[in-house]
Amino acid sequence: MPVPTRFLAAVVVAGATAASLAIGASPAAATTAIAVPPIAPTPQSVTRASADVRVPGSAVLVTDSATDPAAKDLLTTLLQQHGARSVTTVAPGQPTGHGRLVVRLGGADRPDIVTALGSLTVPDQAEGYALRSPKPAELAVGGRDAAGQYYGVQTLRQLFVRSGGGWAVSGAAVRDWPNMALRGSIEGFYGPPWTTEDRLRQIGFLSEVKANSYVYSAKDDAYLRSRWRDPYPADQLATLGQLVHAAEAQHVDFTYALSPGVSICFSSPSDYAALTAKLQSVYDLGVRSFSMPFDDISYTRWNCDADQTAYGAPGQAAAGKAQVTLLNTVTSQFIKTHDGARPLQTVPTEYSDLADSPYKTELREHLDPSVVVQWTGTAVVPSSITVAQAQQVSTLYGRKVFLWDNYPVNDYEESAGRLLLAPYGHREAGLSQYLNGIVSNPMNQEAASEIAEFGATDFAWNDAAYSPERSWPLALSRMAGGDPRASAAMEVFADLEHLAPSSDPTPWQPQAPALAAKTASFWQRWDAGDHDGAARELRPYAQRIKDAAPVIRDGRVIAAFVDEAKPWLDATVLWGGAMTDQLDALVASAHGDPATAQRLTASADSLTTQAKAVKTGNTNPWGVRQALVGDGVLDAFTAKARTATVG
Ligand code: 14T
Repeated sequence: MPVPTRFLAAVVVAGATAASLAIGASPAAATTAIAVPPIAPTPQSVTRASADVRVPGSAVLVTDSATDPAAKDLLTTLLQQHGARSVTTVAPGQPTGHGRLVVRLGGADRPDIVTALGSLTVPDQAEGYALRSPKPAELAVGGRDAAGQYYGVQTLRQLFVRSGGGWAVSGAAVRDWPNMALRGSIEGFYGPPWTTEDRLRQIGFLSEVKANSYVYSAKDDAYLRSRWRDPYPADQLATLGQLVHAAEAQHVDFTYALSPGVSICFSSPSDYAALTAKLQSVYDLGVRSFSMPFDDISYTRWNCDADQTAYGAPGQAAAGKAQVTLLNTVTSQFIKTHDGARPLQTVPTEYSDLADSPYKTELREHLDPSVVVQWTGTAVVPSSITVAQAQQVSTLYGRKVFLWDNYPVNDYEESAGRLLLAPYGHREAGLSQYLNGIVSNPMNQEAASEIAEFGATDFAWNDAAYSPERSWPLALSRMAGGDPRASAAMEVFADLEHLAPSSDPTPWQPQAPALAAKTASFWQRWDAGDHDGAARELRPYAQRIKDAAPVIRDGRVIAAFVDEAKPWLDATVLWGGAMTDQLDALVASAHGDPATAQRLTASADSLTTQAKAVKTGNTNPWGVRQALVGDGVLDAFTAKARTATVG
């Protein structure tokens, strides 16, 4: 069976294509010729280096005190899930026994790992790792740091292949590291914040895609903005602690973002005390990463008279001075005095443009160089982000910037009624030269957001190799639990939820491009008189639309996605029915059967009315709206087909 080309895209097979080597080769040679399974995010380097390594009933891990506990736990679970009933641990140099799979896991400098990896050295970059099979029945994973070890195991997770009745690990050699230091998501939208369950699922997802940042900045969480001074009640503090620990256990930094800008008096010692007390309360839970955003506030008025005395008349430069003073003080008095605390992050009030200003000048000239500055692109929801723009903004702020990417967020009016399931795209390769990271601002729907985030984290890891055409099907397949039938249904459904609005008048992702291409080709053939040929081509796809929701609901797709997408899935069944009926009506009419044409048109009309009546839940700031499905494409097709049917 040919290997789908997208699976081969990132794989280097020495000297020949996988297909040509596999044909007529001996079984052993064939094993080494078969492409490595797809790995996401795309590694910096993957080669097929050895035969697959069979997983027997027993495995032994070679670890020492520098082995990352999270990496070791994940590795143990994976081996158990793939047939190793017994997984034991020994120290380097101890006997490993016979007939067992030996897996060496640890730091880059451990002698047995250095020997096992040979010329495949562990990269010097932070979070880097190397992974290979040095000899039959043996694997080695070396990490530059603890996260690197964990990511090596996250790659190993994707290398299990069926082998006879059991499992094997593909004989890949991987050398890998991230291009951007910060990767993940920022819960930064307006509207109902995610639930604790959503956040735990999100953190788990981020760890799977080698992302290390979850920024907690929900706009409508009162304790983060309007009531920023108030200490957390005990139960809320306990819940936060649960999230912080889950994140820590999966190498995700839970970044706590406190936004005092709505009401702070910059020159008030008691406000400063309230601010640091709040930070201290979450530091005590284990938070080590902090942000102090000043987005979406008015910066041309003061909240107290004392600021007028301290910083002068309100205005851009004065606002810049006040914010810089606070950020620098928090950096020197809090961040630098707290063990393990990472550099402070901020969102400047001017976060979505490239114009120099008195405000940006203050930040560029006086903000502590360690402070990480966010930017959304040249608009709040830009239609693209280029290297030239990122270079310009990094000059304006005097440092690399951290992209707050407003995709797939759906809290604004233009996104009303929509799920945004299109691939992440229109971000130029090379951005890693000027960005130190990307966090994606997601939808109010957590699981559905993972499709776009999968692409964003893939891009942040390896922008040079990023391809939406490779990444998107992998994201959909992951959502579908790897099941091919459910993945195909997800591709049909996601095409109908493809429109991504932008701050420009035209969307940056078009609606339903796959369906639009098919209906365009249909009308071309139909208008040329090839009615049967046109219908034969389109009818199966219309049926796939009608059947997509039942397939998505039959147990393979992540349950939270099915739950969140309910209104859109309900509407898809109805739109699919309207499309198939109207298409059949058109064909009946062309075949001189007006009675059937009339009956089917009536059915399509009724289904269309029902489809338009399907409403979203009240989960977004725009409230209850029509759940939009393929709008402008699917409805346009049925309307045109109806006119052609009834004349
Ligand atoms: F801080 C920012 F980087 C940012 O993007 N802020 C908000 C964000 O919370 C929101 O989710 C996003 C998408 O709606 O846009 C920003 O909020 C705005 C920006 C506007 F220009 C809300 C209304 C606006 F008119």
